[in-house]
Amino acid sequence: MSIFVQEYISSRAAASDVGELLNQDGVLAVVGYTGDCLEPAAPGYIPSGLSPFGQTALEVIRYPFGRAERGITDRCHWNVIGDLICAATWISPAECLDVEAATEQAYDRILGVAEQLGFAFPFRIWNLLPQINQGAGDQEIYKRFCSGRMRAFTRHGMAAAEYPAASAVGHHADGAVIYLLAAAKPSRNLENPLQMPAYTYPREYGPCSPSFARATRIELGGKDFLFISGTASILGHSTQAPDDIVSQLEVTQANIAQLVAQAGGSGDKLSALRVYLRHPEHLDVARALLERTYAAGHLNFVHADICRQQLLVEIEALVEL
Ligand code: 3EB
Repeated sequence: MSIFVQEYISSRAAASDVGELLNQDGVLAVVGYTGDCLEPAAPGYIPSGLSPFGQTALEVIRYPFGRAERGITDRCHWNVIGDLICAATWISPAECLDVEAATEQAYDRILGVAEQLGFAFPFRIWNLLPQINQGAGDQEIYKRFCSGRMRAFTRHGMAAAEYPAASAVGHHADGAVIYLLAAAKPSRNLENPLQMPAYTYPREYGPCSPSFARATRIELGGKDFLFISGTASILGHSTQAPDDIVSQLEVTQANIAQLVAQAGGSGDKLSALRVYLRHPEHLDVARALLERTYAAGHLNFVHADICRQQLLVEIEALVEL
């Protein structure tokens, strides 16, 4: 049995299912794909703002080492099982009007709370933002988000070599959520030789480079895992094949394969493949192409904007090594 699992669940009666899941041993948190991104009253459930193309309504993060302890501290919802925390904090629609300051404050909260609880080392972060491509030039939401994130990381003493794996995409809901997995000990970072490290991207991509690693490697429950960041059709720092979904999927898959190979992993151990597609009309071609390589049951297609306007797809994954 796998130790760490991100499992997709199809469901229409999401609300009662969530309560039942959160009462089970080994359920760390449940991520919702219901198109809303509002802070719930109780910890454990993380509505992401994302909406799926298929039947997936929930993603269960399982870590089978007992019952989760949960709480809310400084607007951060936290869930702990043993040596692993999953924490989430929401940014309200009103706060999103100043996304740079709101991101910095949200990161301050979530890094602070994780650290207070004994989990000073985030190794995987998801950033789900509204209207990610809105705003011209340096005013674009994504670029302002990057500035706020970097300021918080710097204040928390995080060096570039310690950045977590991440995804940063745009959903179509109001409000934002940042959620993370963190450990009590450092993970190991991987960069992809086919891609420039994102934290060294040149100035044309914004005043502050994106602060994330291409992948992080960490031991959980006695096994090694590789958490692969949202990966796109970028070589060096340049977007490849701006208008061509098939080429973008191929470049993205090659980037993922490179990371898996570097970690000594095997392609058939890939799971939790979340595929962010900008355009619904690309779903059929993306599914057909990706199912040639990846197991259909591990693929979850969601509708989202990617952080560069010319990117049509971004894919993240988990590998048990
Ligand atoms: C890229 O490779 C594509 O800002 O956290 C992918 C994953 C991307 C994470 C982030 C951005 C982020 O630059 C975009």
